[in-house]
Amino acid sequence: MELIGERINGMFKDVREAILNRDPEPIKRHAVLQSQGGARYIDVNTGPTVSAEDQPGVMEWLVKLAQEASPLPCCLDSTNPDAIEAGLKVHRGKAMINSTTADQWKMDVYLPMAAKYNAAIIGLAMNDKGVPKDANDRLALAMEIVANADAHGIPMPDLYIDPLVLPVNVAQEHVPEVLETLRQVKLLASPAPRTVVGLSNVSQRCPNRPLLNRTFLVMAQACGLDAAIADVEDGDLVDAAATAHILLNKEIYCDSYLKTFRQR
Ligand code: THG
Repeated sequence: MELIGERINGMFKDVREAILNRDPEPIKRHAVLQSQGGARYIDVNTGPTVSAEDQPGVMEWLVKLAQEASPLPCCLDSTNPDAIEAGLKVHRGKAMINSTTADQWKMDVYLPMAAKYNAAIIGLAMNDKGVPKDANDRLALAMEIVANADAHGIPMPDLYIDPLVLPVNVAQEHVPEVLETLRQVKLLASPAPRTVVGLSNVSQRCPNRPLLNRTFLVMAQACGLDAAIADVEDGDLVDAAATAHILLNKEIYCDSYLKTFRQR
């Protein structure tokens, strides 16, 4: 189970203010906390308030800060290809691109970028028509991404299919469809692509957010989930992820498995 720390995102007020004031300290603090908390990647997103022309510069600044403060690679999260490439140019180690959709023009931009920089890439099971209702339609879009990634020479373990999690309070019927998609994505290719979700989406604008997040996480792990963009600063969430990882026999048991999970 690979956790991707969600916290360096301009969606959060403290990070938004740090970006506006070019204050490095909150960014570095979240990189350190997430690294110590058990993250394998640091998700980096400029957020909705940065103008399109400023996004590449802000992305570059965030990636440099995150990598000064922690040894982890980044998951470059933006809908702006120039911002993604600006981040890739200054990134050290193997980055992850977040993300392409199944739209042909986006795959034609992002898949060659992943190949050029030897980056992993997330493929969202959606297109310009939106997020499909059921698992079969999500899988059809995932298959488009698998075929295009393969044509660009991207190894399947570098492709992370994201079935797209929606908030349970407005899209409850999607939750089992996401779980079914996770199970069946593994049948699309051999070796199989990996899977990822944006975990906190499931609980947006709901009470009991941490409980919803960690319950859904272990359910998704049981369906074969490989990675999650999540609140790695929530120790109970990371404990649940580590425990499910052990119960699914993904790693050999030891009494100190909670500590071991964070130190991998
Ligand atoms: N898939 C992929 N990438 C993603 C997502 C996804 N990136 C962004 C997002 N979804 C995952 N990251 C977050 C980060 C924050 C929140 C949810 C998902 C969140 N934020 C608070 C809110 O909206 O209530 C922000 C407010 C605050 O607390 O300050 O919930 O699905 N590939």
